[in-house]
Amino acid sequence: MASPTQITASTCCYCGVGCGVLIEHDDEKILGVQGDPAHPANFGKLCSKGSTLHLTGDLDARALYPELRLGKGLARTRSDWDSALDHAANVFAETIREHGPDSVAFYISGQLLTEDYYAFNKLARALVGTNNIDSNSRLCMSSAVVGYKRSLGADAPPCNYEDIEQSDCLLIAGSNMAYAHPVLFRRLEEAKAKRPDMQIIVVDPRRTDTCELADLHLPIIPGSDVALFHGILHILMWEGWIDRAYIEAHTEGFDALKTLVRDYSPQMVSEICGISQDSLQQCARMIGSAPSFLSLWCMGLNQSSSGSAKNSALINLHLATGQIGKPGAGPFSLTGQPNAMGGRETGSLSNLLPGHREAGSAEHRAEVAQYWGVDALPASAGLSAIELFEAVRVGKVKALWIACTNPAQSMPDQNKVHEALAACPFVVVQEAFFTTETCHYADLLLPAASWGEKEGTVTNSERRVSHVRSAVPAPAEARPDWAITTDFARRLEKLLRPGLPSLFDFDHPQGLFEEYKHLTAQRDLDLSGLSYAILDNQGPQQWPFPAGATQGTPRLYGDGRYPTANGRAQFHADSYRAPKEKREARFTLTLNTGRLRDQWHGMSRTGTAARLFGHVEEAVLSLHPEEMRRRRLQSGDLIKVRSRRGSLILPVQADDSIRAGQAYLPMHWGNRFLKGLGTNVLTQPAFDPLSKQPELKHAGVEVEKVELPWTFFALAEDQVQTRFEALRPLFEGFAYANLNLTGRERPALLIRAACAVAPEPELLAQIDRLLGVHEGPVLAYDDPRKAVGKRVRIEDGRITAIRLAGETAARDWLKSLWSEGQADADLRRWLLAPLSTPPGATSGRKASKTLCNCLNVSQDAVCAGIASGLDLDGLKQELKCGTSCGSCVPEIKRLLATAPIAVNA
Ligand SMILES: Nc1nc2c(c(=O)[nH]1)N[C@H]1C(S)=C(S)[C@@H](COP(=O)(O)OP(=O)(O)OC[C@H]3O[C@@H](n4cnc5c(=O)[nH]c(N)nc54)[C@H](O)[C@@H]3O)O[C@H]1N2
Ligand SMILES: Nc1nc2c(c(=O)[nH]1)N[C@H]1C(S)=C(S)[C@@H](COP(=O)(O)OP(=O)(O)OC[C@H]3O[C@@H](n4cnc5c(=O)[nH]c(N)nc54)[C@H](O)[C@@H]3O)O[C@H]1N2
Ligand code: SF4
Ligand SMILES: [Mo]
Repeated sequence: MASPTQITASTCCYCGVGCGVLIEHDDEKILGVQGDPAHPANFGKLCSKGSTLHLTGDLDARALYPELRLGKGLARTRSDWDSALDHAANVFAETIREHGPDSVAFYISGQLLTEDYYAFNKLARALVGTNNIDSNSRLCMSSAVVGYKRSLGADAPPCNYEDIEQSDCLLIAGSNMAYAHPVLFRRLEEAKAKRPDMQIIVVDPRRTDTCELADLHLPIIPGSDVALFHGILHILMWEGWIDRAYIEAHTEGFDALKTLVRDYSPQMVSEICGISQDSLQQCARMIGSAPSFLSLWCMGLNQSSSGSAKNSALINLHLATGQIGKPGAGPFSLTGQPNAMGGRETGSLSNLLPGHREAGSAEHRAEVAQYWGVDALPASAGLSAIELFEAVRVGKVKALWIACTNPAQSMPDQNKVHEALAACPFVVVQEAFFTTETCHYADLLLPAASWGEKEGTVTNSERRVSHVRSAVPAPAEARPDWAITTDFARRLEKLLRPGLPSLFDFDHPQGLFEEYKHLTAQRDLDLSGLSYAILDNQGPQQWPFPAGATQGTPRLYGDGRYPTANGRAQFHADSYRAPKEKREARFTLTLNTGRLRDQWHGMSRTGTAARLFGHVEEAVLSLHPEEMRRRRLQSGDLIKVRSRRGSLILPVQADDSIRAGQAYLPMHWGNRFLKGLGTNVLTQPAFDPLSKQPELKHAGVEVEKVELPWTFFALAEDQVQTRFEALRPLFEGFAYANLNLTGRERPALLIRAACAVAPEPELLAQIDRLLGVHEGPVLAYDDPRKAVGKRVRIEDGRITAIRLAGETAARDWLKSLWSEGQADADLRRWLLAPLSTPPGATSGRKASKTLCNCLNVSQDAVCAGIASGLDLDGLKQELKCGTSCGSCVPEIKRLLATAPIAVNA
């Protein structure tokens, strides 16, 4: 029998803030989650994603058993761990024997734990003998890695979270912290409320929620950051706001940079960046006159064909002003994934080795080979993510192991990625959810334990290592990643190095951590003094934490000495280069992509919690109102957006938070939720020459209206995951189809679709059966001549399913009746009449989005409150919105800042 509620302290599995969570469970099931008051990243706070973790992970979506496909074209069938891993070991060994070690590859993830990472690295480099091991961090942090290494000598963010709170001037560039690092943003909000003098500058082409805290927002032309940073330095030099003594004592290369930035006059920079000279001057003055200056950045800088140059140009500003190594100062790259840092530490990019070493260095290879007790590590360069999938596509890589990432959704140029996965002779996918786009291509699917079910360590953005603890056992036959990897490795080594002692003799993640940590000794990240016991007794710790240390290191470079050959930091003088895809007649818009507040990447986990769709319900492309007018588009119209690589059909909306010439699409919708391979069918694989990070934020696109007169709408409660899986393939023939979840207490599947002509009646009948509107308590009106039909299932006086075909004018009205639990006489009258337009004055009015997900407060309710004269505190008191996680507060502030909105407009 399950025991009463237990509490296990662990961490949130989403972003790089690395919040501590207290998991409530009964040893079998996770029942709830709270912020851990003792964790130094969040002190008890959680955001809208962290606080709903217990509502995610529907077992109907989890991978539960190993599944094997015995031949291309066949379906996968259930297997067992022994047969599955033996089979994988045989295929890998044969491929390596026949085609060499570089014919296999591993593609892993910043969401793995440090121990998982370490196991994979040892497997690839020591046992297989290939450097073909790369991770999704290539799409995420690799430009920051290059920036830190070449400017400061080591891949180490020098600051900590308290520095953010203490700083006098913050530059937030290409980071939408309000959505992507919410708890850190809460800490910043509180700090600014206490010290309103603190100056905040946001550099982002869009006016994001993060801008709610900004004293100055610079909506630069996408990709122009290098010019901006050089322009700021130009003014700092001109005004004498640089620290010559610091430059003299601790840096190198300033003269070349000085020569370069002389050309970046305020006039030229204001033209390149599309901002006024005044705001540029103001920005430089804020930085130059601040007692302490700190910068935060994320994907707006990294995901760029000049990502390394952007990183170094920003670090230049800190070196030139001596704003590093002291409280409230320094260049602070925010990491995206919970353990992106751990990946960098353990060497999980093809060009790295464990302990911040280089795969290209013979000396580093020899050190690691000796520690592992193997003759040598491979010298040939490994493939980075984009190169790797291209090598798969052209048949050079013949066996691919993918763990904890969903490249068939998240990589750019999806047509090529899907081609590669379809062509690859053997694809292994180690996944927690079987529903992902990549699982579709798995010849072997290995079910992985996930959040709350596995143990190990992670490092957050401020170099802080936390002990991740498991609360409950993994469901069915799912196993922790380290265990899957080492079990496979032991089988493979029997084939590749028979008779030799095992390199993978681990029966607990702690053994992996203990072995790994010594590889960091005497290196910049030295964490050889850490252990699970220290983390348990003293709490999470920041590296370096060398042997014998009693506490971690909150800040680096206080003495001005850098881990470079001569101890000096290095200025870099890279010229500004425009993004790869220039605007031209066929593609007049630049497509920007990024995150939503309540969704996580490909939505395998967040997409199982219906309420997380309350804030944004469907995939929509945003365009500036002027671009809408130019194309005669109305919000809600279906459009085709196309780039040089592919196209997508979805609705459009007017959005004045972006500028004319730009378009914005969230990154989250892939082929599972949205027909047509998702957002990344449009994005480009062009990458930065040093970091090889692709330019995911600036694709040239064009938009045109499409006429798809036959529309479809459906909503169905119960068994949403099972219905989703069964229904999704039936929409392949539709030009547009978007499947999402909706609701709160009663989650439902929500489908919108459209095509040029009505589909075959048999297809519609099949869809009806899966929606449960084919029989039973269903009211139906069909007009076969017009191919129009409406069906509503009513149980216990409540709507439980809706299906409109051919024409969907009543969809918003019906959906609101459903959500209010009504099925009144109006509904019955409407159902039995040929008319499709809904009755009543409120007809067709779309329910407004849920602003506050914790307390379920809609935007309409907030607007009504504002119209009745409430301010932020009043709204919090009356409606309770923004009083729990606080993620909605920036948006409420924005509504308050605009003129009162009439509620029943
Ligand atoms: N809710 C949520 N949070 C997350 C994640 C998630 O999926 N959902 N993912 C996590 C991960 S892995 C990551 S990497 C982080 C990402 O965190 P962020 O980087 O903060 O998020 P993005 O929305 O990808 O992009 C940030 C901003 O860059 C801007 N931008 C685009 N082009 C440019 C440019 O040329 N210059 C400048 N200065 N800005 C530009 C975009 O308009 C966008 O607002 O979020 C983490 N946190
Ligand atoms: N257009 C566009 N594309 C982007 C970006 C963008 O801004 N714009 N951002 C890029 C960035 S920064 C990133 S980080 C990537 C993220 O891209 P992905 O790595 O593809 O994102 P996720 O959907 O988080 O994939 C993680 C997978 O691991 C699975 N999983 C969860 N827990 C576990 C576990 O414990 N073990 C195992 N084995 N599996 C588990 C999840 O179900 C999920 O499918 O996307 C990139 N792609
Ligand atoms: S800020 Fe939110 S998503 Fe990030 S770690 Fe904390 S609770 Fe998780
Ligand atoms: Mo990321």
